[in-house]
Amino acid sequence: MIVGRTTNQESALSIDQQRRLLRYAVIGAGMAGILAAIRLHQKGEQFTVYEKAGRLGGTWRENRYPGLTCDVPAHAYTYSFEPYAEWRAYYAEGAEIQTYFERTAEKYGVMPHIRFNAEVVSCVWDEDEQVWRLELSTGETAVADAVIAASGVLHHPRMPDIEGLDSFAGTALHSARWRDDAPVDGARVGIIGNGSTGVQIVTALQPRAAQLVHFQRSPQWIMPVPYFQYSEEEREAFRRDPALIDAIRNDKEYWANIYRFTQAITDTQGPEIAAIEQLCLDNLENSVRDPALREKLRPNYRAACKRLIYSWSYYDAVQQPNVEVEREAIARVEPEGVRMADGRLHALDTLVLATGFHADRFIRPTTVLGRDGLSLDDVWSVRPTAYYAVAIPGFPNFFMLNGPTGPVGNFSLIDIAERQWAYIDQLLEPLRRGEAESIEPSAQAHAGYEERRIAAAKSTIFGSGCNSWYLDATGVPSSWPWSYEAFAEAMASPVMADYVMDGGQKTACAAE
Ligand code: NA7
Repeated sequence: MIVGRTTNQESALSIDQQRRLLRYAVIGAGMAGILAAIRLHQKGEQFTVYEKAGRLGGTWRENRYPGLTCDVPAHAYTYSFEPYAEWRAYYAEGAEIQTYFERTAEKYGVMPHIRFNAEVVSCVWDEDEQVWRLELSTGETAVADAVIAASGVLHHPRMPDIEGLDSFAGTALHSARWRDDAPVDGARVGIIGNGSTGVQIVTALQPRAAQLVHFQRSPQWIMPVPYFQYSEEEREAFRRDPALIDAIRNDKEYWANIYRFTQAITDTQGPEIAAIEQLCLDNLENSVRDPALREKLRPNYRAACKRLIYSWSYYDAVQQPNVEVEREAIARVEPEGVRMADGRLHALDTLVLATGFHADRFIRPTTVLGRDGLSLDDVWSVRPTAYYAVAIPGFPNFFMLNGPTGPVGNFSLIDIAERQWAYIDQLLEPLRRGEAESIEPSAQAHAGYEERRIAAAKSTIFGSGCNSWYLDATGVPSSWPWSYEAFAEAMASPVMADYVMDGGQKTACAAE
């Protein structure tokens, strides 16, 4: 659909009227999908957000476990254009983040554009019409010139492969499928998993449970971080003068923990990783009194292999008399509880599986078929990948927010998504100008990116022999291996020469 094409006689028409109005399908109404919706709405574009659930919020809607907290400081985990005076503490809780996204979506007028309870089952590129054809779980179909896949990363719960799990007579549940009827108060609770989630749940449930066992396959690096509540007076001051929030957000110190973790990942010989390890070890020494417990909690691999745990209260929690840290291997789950390899049984009422997510799924299980029926599942059979984490050869006008190979570490994914949107927005310009109907990265450019990325990853911390969800089944990190600054620079202006338009009939650089 081309609208407002001008002739010489029509030269008085405004530039806007000469532009081609694209139709966009945004998949997912989480943080990134709402961002895309706001940006498209501000530009007056035609778009629909398809959301499989009945409510927006993505990970913050799905996760409701006790203690749910974002490990990025609250004022850094906000859209750059929408500072928020209401954060109650240095780190925000899940429920208030959910409220933030709901308020923001309302405020920016994107709610009417969201189709709830409409899962996108398939996206198929129609070469004749140069459009994406979508099938929805409702049985309806839709057409879009461009697809923005903002379907999230950590949303397919990983159930542990532990014998007898189904035989448990009590309540067993994954952390991302929390149920309020799970016995907790005065109950015997076991938590398997020692990532950010497990640590947060242990800390929150310790005062409530009669007994609590934390099953740790691997000990964690626990970073002591500041934590305080914002008073009502402070929040009132933020409401009256948003410049006070900007001052926090622009404060280098505020971002320091985020940056230093990235440096630790990418510069394994540098001072940051050594400083982080020392800080965490000092924290362990100074916080945990019992030497036997201290040894149980001591990590035996380099910091930054796994996402660093930011906690101000975990070590206090595990030293309470009702808590036991269990490092023995789990033999199996039995009806009464968890049987260890050495024969001991932990009798439990509730077993929480904080065992993480299948981090390699992205938009799947949605079927995505690009040019000539090219299947995304096939293209990703070894590992999910995207050119600069955003676009894929053979999948024209298909863009991802927080897609594979993007930065991980303890970044604010909001900041990452905003930068990715700025990049995608520039890629769309030749289409809006009517210079082409499709754009995608060239296979050659993408192959070069993957080669450089994988080579660079070998000299990051992940090359030191790590085990975490940042690595795929073949041991290749799925993340951005360069600095944050390099990412920001890459996103600021796409190298258009690496893109082809209309299936290679035009080079994108010719359209600049
Ligand atoms: P993570 O960080 O993937 O942590 C999962 C944890 O579960 C981790 O400690 C695993 O141990 C443990 N795990 C997984 N399977 C098992 C089995 N079979 N037995 C024992 N222990 C197991 O998930 P989270 O939900 O905590 O955090 C995900 C991200 O969400 C986090 O990085 C933040 O970005 C927010 P392992 O270390 O593999 O030995």
